[in-house]
Amino acid sequence: MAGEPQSDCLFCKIVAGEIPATVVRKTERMLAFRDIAPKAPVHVLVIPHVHYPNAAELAAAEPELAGELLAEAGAVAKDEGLQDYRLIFNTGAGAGQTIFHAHVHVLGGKPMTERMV
Ligand code: DGP
Repeated sequence: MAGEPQSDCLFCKIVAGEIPATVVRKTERMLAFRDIAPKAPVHVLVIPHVHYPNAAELAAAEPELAGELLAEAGAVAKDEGLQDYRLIFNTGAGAGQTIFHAHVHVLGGKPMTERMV
């Protein structure tokens, strides 16, 4: 069922505390932890506790929770002392998504001026 924990999902296991992570923020519905392979001095992943395969599906099913994900990303940036930062939602394997549990990357702490769009 949509939103239910998936036994084969790495991020569901992190939410459940079955796999360790360096957690920077935890709320009733969100978890933020450092990326295992950081691409910037600050590289934090923000995820909802509930499982959706990507952020678009989360937003379609639970728009309020998707808004909370964005607000939480902003809170992480503030906590990390970032004024300028980049939020990335890789969606689909062809776009580089490797973990199919909705998440947003919060990247900063270095000039992030290279552009794709
Ligand atoms: P994406 O490629 O957008 O699906 O991002 C998934 C990210 O998850 C990727 O940057 C690496 C990170 N990652 C993968 N496995 C682990 C893990 O076990 N722990 C943590 N903290 N991050 C992980």
